[in-house]
Amino acid sequence: MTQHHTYTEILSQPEAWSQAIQVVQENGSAVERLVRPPLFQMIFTGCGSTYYLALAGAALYQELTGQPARAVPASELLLNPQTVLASQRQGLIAISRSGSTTETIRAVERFRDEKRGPVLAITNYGQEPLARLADLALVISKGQERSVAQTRSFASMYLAAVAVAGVVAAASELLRQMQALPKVGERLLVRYHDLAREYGDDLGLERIYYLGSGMRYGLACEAALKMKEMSLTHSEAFHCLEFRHGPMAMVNASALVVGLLSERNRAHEQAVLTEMRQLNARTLSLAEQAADVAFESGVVEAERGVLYLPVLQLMAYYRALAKGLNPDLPKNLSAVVRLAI
Ligand code: F1P
Repeated sequence: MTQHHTYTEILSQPEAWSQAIQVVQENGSAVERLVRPPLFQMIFTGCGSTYYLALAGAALYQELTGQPARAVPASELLLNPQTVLASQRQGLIAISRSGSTTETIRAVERFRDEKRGPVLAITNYGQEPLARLADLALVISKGQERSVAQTRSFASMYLAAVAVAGVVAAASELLRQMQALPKVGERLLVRYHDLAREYGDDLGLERIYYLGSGMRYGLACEAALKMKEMSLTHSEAFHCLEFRHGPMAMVNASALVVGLLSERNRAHEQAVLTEMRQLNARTLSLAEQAADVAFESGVVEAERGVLYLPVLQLMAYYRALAKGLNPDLPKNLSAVVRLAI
């Protein structure tokens, strides 16, 4: 039963993580050169999963470098550029597993034609248009996938974005620490495999909410998208404390609330989960320590975000199986959206 590409890709991802860190290290000076002339802002862009990666990446970039960064879907950069672009020089980090999603390609072409600033690509396929269009392409080939929903690809490109932020912040100690992540990832995939299956198998749960703040919000969005794509389950992401401002009206015994908890704001975030349990929700917490899924990585908070992903990806995979669905081929979806625009 475990022959699906999705399953193999989730379990083999630590190898792609290692390659991502290595690729950024090898291109460290080129990355530095690219962003050295002052930039008003760094824009992160992508579509679907890679837009969520952009959200997480931009938040972390600003946190680590102190330079302004924002994320926009590539379609917005293309169709509503006046809401994104400034008269000053901006940088663009364009992220795409396939390297050929139409909106991302068109947005990058336009950014380049208008000479807005440097373009850095993060992708898994170096032969596709995105890598050719960029001033510098970071290609993580081991993140390539056969399934539609991104798992290993997302995690590998996310780690590359984290490492890029580390390079720009000149934080060599952070980059050194990241080397520990693949081993921790392997351990989590073993230690929490049964837990992921147990939650995935629970079809008494009808709705799933993913809470994450700061750089974790984009990761919460991605975890929710995995659940939607693979298992056709209603799932949504919120900033942790936002959940009290309306969405919690939906909470009852058939809701699962997943907390991607931080260290800095743990008490505030944990309180939301505790309250949701009092409203009969089931909860699942992920954090460095003392959580249902405890990373125990020893890696600093800013660098270890990738550790939230594997168990949540597995949970979506097992829920797809429990519902009799093929996780490799989500309904209505294809791996790449190509448009005639
Ligand atoms: C982006 C993407 C995927 C999504 C879907 C369509 O692709 O939105 O995240 O799962 O299958 O494409 P890419 O630009 O990262 O290749």
